[in-house]
Amino acid sequence: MIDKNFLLKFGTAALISSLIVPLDACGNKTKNENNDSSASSSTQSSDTFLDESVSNDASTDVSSDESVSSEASADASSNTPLPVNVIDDAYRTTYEIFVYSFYDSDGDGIGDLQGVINKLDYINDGDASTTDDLGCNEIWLMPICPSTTYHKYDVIDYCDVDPEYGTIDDYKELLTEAHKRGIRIINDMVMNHSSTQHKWFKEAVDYLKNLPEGAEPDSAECPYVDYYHFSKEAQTGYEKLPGIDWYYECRFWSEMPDLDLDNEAVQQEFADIAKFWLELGCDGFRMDALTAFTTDDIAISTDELTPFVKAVKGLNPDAYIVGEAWTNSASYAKFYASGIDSLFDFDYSGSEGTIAKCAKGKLNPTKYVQQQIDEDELFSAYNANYINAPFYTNHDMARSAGYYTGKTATQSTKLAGALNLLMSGNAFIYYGEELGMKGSGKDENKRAPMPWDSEGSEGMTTGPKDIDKINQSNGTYADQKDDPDSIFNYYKKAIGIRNAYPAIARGKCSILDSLSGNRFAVWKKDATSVIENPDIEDQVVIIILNNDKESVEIDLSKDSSADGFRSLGASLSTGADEAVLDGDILTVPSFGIAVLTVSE
Ligand SMILES: [Ca+2]
Ligand SMILES: [Ca+2]
Ligand SMILES: [Ca+2]
Repeated sequence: MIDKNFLLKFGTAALISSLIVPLDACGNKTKNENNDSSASSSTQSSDTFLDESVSNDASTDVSSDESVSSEASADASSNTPLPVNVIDDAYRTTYEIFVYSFYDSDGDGIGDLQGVINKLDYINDGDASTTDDLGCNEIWLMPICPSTTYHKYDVIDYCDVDPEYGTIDDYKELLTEAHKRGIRIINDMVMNHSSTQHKWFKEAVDYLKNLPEGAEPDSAECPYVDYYHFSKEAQTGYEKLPGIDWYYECRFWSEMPDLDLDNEAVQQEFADIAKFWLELGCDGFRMDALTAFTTDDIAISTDELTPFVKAVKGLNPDAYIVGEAWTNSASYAKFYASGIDSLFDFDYSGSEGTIAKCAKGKLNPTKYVQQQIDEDELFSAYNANYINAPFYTNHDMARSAGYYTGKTATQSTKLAGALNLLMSGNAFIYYGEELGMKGSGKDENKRAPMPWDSEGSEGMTTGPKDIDKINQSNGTYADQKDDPDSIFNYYKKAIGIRNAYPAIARGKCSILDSLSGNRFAVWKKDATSVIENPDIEDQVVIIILNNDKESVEIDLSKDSSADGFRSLGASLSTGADEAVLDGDILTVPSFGIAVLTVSE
């Protein structure tokens, strides 16, 4: 992986823009830097920041005034202009898209690949001088291959695009347009099972149907009979084939027969499938259902994953692979032995996960950090080059905004987003979480139409057939985009901070115990062992998180580990008050976050 770094700490977007253009001309494909905080004046010192924050009360009003320079309007809740510093490596910010419910380009109510292309500029326009885009730099496409279902996790053909979504040409166009903007695309790879309508399964079943009474199946006659787990006896997780006395394994659903991933012919099929997509320009894969490869046996499942990882890395060492192993970290960590880059961090996710607890104020934030330190030790033991994959919701989980109730619901919704984005690794955001989307209960509700604007407006999808009526009470994108206090603008700023300080996504954590308390944590992130380019500034940062209902004052002079960190690099706030640094004293508001860098 080649670092294509540039640290631009200039006051005006115009200057940034003028520097970007020649870089583009040199052919650097990645230029997804974001300057989302984007005030126009320079604040290289904490003093300057403080001066500006004095006038901050007025700035919210000013933000709606069009006469203010455009780069100041996107997020006027803080006047911290962030540096621009995106590294083209695997420590990304990834946006998970359920294509079906995202954006419909042709008016049939079903989202499609042209719809994703249409909204790429929402995710990242690749232009640092504009600040109305989210700033993510990778997309995980949920399955796009031909399938019988709306969710498409039962694959009929692994080397094509479902006609509901478009064509291979649309996919190629999506890659081209995404890469132009510095966005990588990873595909969902459903390897545990195919559809019963896949030709492998259909041919195997036809063969078994015609097998003479008492004869044993022979893969020399029909190789596909060994692609699945067929049995003469009923077993746990098996269903009977209609009309004949054979059973087949199908752990998730009768129409999703489990593949035999021990079979080298099956492994070769998936190596060929990976090659097909990588040759089109796909940047990697999200592996579905690892724990079901061989149910209840992670050791064997890991062995079954390893040939695929080797095949992909052999084809493209920079291709990225992240796995879904829905279990606790002590168990899923073992999959790192396969050489896979990342595994989703399930311990932090969901309504009872570490992020939700911390966002509710029910967990000491130092525990949120300590758990990352413990995980680092655990995962490193299996793969020294592992990259964590934090997330907190996905298409199988209730939407995060529904986890929180009462007066602080919106604050907690915002903070949860930041807690995910402050973690090291490749942070995943499920589409619509940045708008505080709602949806829980049946799976369809968790995969609701992206609320761009009012129902029926251009591009709006109708969603899965059996979806319940969901009240998107946090508002649409249209409602939120110009509101400096919206969940959307909070997210944008959080991603901007992650993009501004590469140590946040790459650093090893250490807690500054003497500065931390029951409701606030102070920790260092040191990325010097990860970032290869010595020109990158701020390879070590200090983060302060306060999840109390009151603001907190911290005397930084009490811990020598904080010596020199006297520049307020960023403040992220769920309310009106921002963090303030006055000499050694840092004040962080309730539900607030601050990032300190070394003084300049
Ligand atoms: Ca459509
Ligand atoms: Ca931009
Ligand atoms: Ca299986």
